[in-house]
Order: sequence, then C-alpha cells, then structure tokens
Amino acid sequence: MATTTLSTAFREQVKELLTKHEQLVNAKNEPMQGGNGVYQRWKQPVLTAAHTPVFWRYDLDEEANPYLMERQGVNAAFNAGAIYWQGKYLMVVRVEGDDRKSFFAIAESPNGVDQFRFWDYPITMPETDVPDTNVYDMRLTAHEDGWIYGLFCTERKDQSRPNDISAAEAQCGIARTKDLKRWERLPDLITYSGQQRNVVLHPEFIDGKYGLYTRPQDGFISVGSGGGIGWGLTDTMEKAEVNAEVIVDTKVYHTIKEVKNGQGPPPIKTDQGWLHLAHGVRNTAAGLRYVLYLFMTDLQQPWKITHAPAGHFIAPKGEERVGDVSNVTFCNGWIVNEQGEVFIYYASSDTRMHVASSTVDKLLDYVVNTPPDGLRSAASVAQRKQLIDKNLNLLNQLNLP
Ligand code: M1P
Repeated sequence: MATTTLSTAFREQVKELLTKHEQLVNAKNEPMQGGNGVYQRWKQPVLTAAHTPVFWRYDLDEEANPYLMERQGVNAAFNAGAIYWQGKYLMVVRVEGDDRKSFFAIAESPNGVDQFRFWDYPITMPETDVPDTNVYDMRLTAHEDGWIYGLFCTERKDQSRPNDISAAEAQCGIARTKDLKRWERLPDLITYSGQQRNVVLHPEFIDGKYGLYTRPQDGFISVGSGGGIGWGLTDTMEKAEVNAEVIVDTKVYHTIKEVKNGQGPPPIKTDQGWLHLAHGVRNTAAGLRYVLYLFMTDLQQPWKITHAPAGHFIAPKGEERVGDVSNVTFCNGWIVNEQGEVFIYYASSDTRMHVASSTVDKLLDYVVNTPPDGLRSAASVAQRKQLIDKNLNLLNQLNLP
C-alpha cells in the first residue's frame, strides 16, 4: 500500500520531475529554416523516451523508493504507426524499456507537430497461443470494412535452433480495434516465405479480398533471396493467409535499396494513384544505412508501380544520424488531414520520433516529376546535363546575376 504522506524533500523532487516533464510535453515546435521544397523538417523531435509519463518510470511511493530512483527506465520511443482520429493526431509508438522489450503506447497531439502526450496506460495487446517475445513497428490501417487494423512484427525465439541464443523468427502479428483502446488479437499472418516483417494492410478491398504488402525474408535480419516489397491477397483477416506473393518493388544493385526494403505506412489514395512511403537499406563500411523513399502505384492495381523517383526522399541528417542503431530513418506512420497536409512521422536511429510536413499536392509533384534512377553514373550525368542545359538557357534569357 503506497504511503500518501510525503516528506517535503521527496515531494519537491517529485514536483520537479513532473514540472520538467510538463515543460517537455508542452514545448512548442517550429519548422526548420530552408529545406528542399518537398517537405519541411520540424526542429524538435516530437517524441523521445523522456516524453513517457514520469509515473511509468518512477515508483513515486517514498516508502518503497526513498531515493526516487528511476528503476523502470524507458530506452527509446520510435517507429510509430499513426492515425488521424476524431480530429486528433495519434501515434502508436514503439516504446522500448531498458529491458529491451518493446510495447505499444498511444500518444496524442492536437496539431500533429507538438504536444504529443501519452495516454495513461500502454496498450495491453492480447496474445495468440504462442506468446510474443517482442512486438514492434505497428502499421495502422483504417480499412473500408470498418475496423482499424494494427499489423506489427512479433518476434520469438527460433526453436529450431536452440543452441543459437540470438536465433529469432519474425512474423506478422495482427490485431484490430474500433476505439484504439480495446484490441482483438487475430491469428498471425500465414505466408509461405520463411519470415515476415514490415507487413502492411491496404485500406481497400481488391476484388473482395484484403490486400497485404509483405516483405518476405529468409532470416531474421537478412532478407536473403526475399526480393523486396511483396503483395498478396487473403480472403479474411480473421485467419489471414497469403498463398502467393508477387514483388511490387524489388531490391536493385547500387541503389538505396540494394540490401533490403520495406513498405512504410499504408499508402495514401490520390486521384493519380496510391502514394507509397518505404525504407531502403544499403550496406556501408559503417554498417547498414536506412533511408526513406517514395513511389506511386496504380489506383486499380496497387501492386503495379507507375512512378518511382530516384534516390532517397528523407535520409538521416544531423543528430538524427546517431542513436541505438545509427544512420537509420524509418517510417511506419503518416497522416493526411482535411486540408491535404501530410505529416510524416519518422524515427531516427531507432531512438526517437520526428515530424516532416508536406502536402499531397507537393508529394504528387515530387513523385510524378522527379526522374527515375538511371542505374549508372553515365545515365545520372545525362539526366543532370539535361537539367543544366535547360536552366542555363532560362538563366540567360532572364539575365539574372
Ligand atoms: O534497425 C533498423 C530497423 O531494422 C528492422 O527493419 P528491417 O526489417 O527493414 O531491416 C526493424 O527491426 C526496424 O524496427 C528497425 O528500425
């Protein structure tokens, strides 16, 4: 039973913790100066481990915790799914405790760029008959069937390799909700491609079936022969099973997605096609580098790419480059509001969340009019020379300095 009377010193310490936390949560954010015209980064991370409530981390009972120690620390808040819900901007955040276990918790903001505040309790995610060791990276899809689905990675020990302590298996866990508070767990997705991570539900039915973006992989970290972002259909989400996967967006030599890639959030429907955000991974002497890129698929056949601008859309910059897993940008949540503004919630280096803002119109312009990857240096030079010729011509006519 907690003591309700606190010594003056302890009370002051608690007050200071709460005050500092309130200051952090209520801090105003502002757009960064400059940028590339496609999107605007915002100055402050929108969520960090320090944004989690004080009462998640500290035992505030003086008798039990006289030194006011933070015994149940939070290590990171990252890779959040997102949804626009009753006029509020919500993230389902991957919160990782100091014990390395991730769990899901909702943080809510009135405007999408600051004041993200966690709900009092994390999500209690029901389990299947096979308990999850770790759950993370939820993608939220408001499906036309009326449910909000959360698809996430469930990680468990690979029991077929008992002597390898690190051997793990990744599969797609599925849950659904109507109010984001009570969640119904459904059986894990069945596919025939070994392991799965970064699985995302398409928001509309395709020929009466549910469409899933998949990411077949041979191992836990390495995708091996897994060819890229896949696509498959299932009759039901209550016993989801994809029998055949086609590759939507393949890995390609000497590009930003040479080693692997994965669908980010569910695509945004536009009058020109489905707008997709994904992550691409390449290897470097310093380890893997994760960047974000955009592409567009056909409205009726969302597994067919119509436009694919070359290179990255967002790459780690400045302090984003450093964290638990450095040189990583990762995005599994974005929101479009009634004004057509797009809020891109991206994590940096598996540590914290940021926001970049844009509009549907600007993203469409970028996707449709940015040249595709020529795949060779000579092709890149040719593309750039075309731009230079055009611009020099224009500049000469304009007589600018
Ligand atoms: O550490 C970077 C990311 O690695 C994994 O993503 P992918 O399967 O595409 O390599 C995930 O563990 C992700 O959570 C993490 O951010």
